Amino acid sequence: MIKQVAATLLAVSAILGATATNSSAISSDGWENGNCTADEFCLYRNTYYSGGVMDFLEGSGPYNNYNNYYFVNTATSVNNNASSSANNTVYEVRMYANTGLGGPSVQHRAVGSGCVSGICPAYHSLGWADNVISSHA
Ligand SMILES: [Ca+2]
Ligand SMILES: [Ca+2]
Repeated sequence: MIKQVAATLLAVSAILGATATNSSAISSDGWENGNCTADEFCLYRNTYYSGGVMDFLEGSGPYNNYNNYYFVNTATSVNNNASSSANNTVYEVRMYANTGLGGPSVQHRAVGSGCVSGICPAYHSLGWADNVISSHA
């Protein structure tokens, strides 16, 4: 019985420890909170960075399916509904037309790098990709 209690306490403390580790890893502003800040890749419902936003933390692996994400404080899925985008991270980001990083794609340069040959860190409208993008990495 004592062993069981000890094992349970150990398991609980392991869970709490994992939670503390995760929360310390988030950006200073926090992601998926509707504020597009440093270290975040952001998709907007409308052109010119308006109409609702989803701010993704970058460098935490690919986002394979936008069906799992909504513009913050709305019931609108990010999937096939984004119309502008901004990359505030130090990473190149590529958005894809299909889930699972498939289909035609749009590349973003890293923040502060400017546009080169039509590839930019932000797009006030997504052109052919308007209301099409479904994943990014
Ligand atoms: Ca944020
Ligand atoms: Ca799509």
